[in-house]
Amino acid sequence: MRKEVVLITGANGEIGHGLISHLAKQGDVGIIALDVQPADPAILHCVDQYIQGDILDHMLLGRIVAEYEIRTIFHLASILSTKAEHNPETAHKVNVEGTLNLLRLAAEQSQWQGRRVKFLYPSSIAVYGLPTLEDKARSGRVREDDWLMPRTMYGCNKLYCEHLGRYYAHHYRQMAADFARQTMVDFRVIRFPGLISAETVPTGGTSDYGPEMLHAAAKGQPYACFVRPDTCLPFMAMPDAVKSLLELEKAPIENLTRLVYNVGSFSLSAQEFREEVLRAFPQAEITYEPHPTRQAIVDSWPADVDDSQARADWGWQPDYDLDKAFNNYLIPAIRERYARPQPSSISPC
Ligand code: AKB
Repeated sequence: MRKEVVLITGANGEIGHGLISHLAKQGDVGIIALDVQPADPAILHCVDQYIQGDILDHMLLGRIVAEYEIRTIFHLASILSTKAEHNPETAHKVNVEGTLNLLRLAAEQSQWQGRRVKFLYPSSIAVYGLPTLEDKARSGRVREDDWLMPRTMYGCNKLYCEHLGRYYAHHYRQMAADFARQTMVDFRVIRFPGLISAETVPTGGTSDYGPEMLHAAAKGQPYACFVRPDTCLPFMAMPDAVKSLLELEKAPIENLTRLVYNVGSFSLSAQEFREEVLRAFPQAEITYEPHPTRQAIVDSWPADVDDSQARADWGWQPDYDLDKAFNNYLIPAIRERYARPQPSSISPC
């Protein structure tokens, strides 16, 4: 009997850390973690196997299919928006070809197992592209089907992969004689806002100014924010991001009226973010040095998202509003993190 597992790509990244620690605590399924980077020791002891490898490596993925019975794939690996602009073609390769490889793996597993393998795909507010600041101010909470005109390679990749997933969920091999809906991939997408973790600092994103500001203040380092004070984005505390993935994974398929869901929790300007940080760290030195390109990217992302579909279909409800995110999670956890003699990325599982 092959062991039933969940496969997590990009396991060493920000969401991966939180997700692995939760799944390990639940303890009902094996965890196979895959990442190009060597394992953070803090997650190593929470997983059944840590594979250091590339999602573009077909042989490696083939070996995983042969060895394990995969219940769910959490495909977290991707190159984020700012980093992707430095080498758009490489980003396309990793973000699109990598996702295609995992979708194919999920399709093969679904057929072997005779049941739909779940594929949880974190997409992003980067799929939206509001042409002007007036449009951004006027449109408020953006719905899933509006303003889908991304201006970054990352946003284009995410939007296209949402479509690829829909294809694998409904139409893959539609000409085949044995075409069968009950063994298609069960593809589910969450479009995340900017995520903020107390444990890890993001790299390569454009919503990073929020978490960077907070972590710099906690470390007593000065920080120059790369967007204007009035710049507004939706954000979410990492525990809510993990919770949303786990809840969408559990949701009965018959309750889902769509494949792609916005999730929101709070929205604030860079200035409001700075004020929250200063309340906790009054000595923090936070200035503004807007970077024109990163500013333009963030200006094209919505100020807030409409997540009423997620609330209606699978009961989405964040635990952390703005006040709770800062006062009950981020500030205490971040103080604790930087007070540790040897910071470890996550609490023990
Ligand atoms: C990024 O800034 O690229 C990400 C995102 C909003 O998806 N954090």
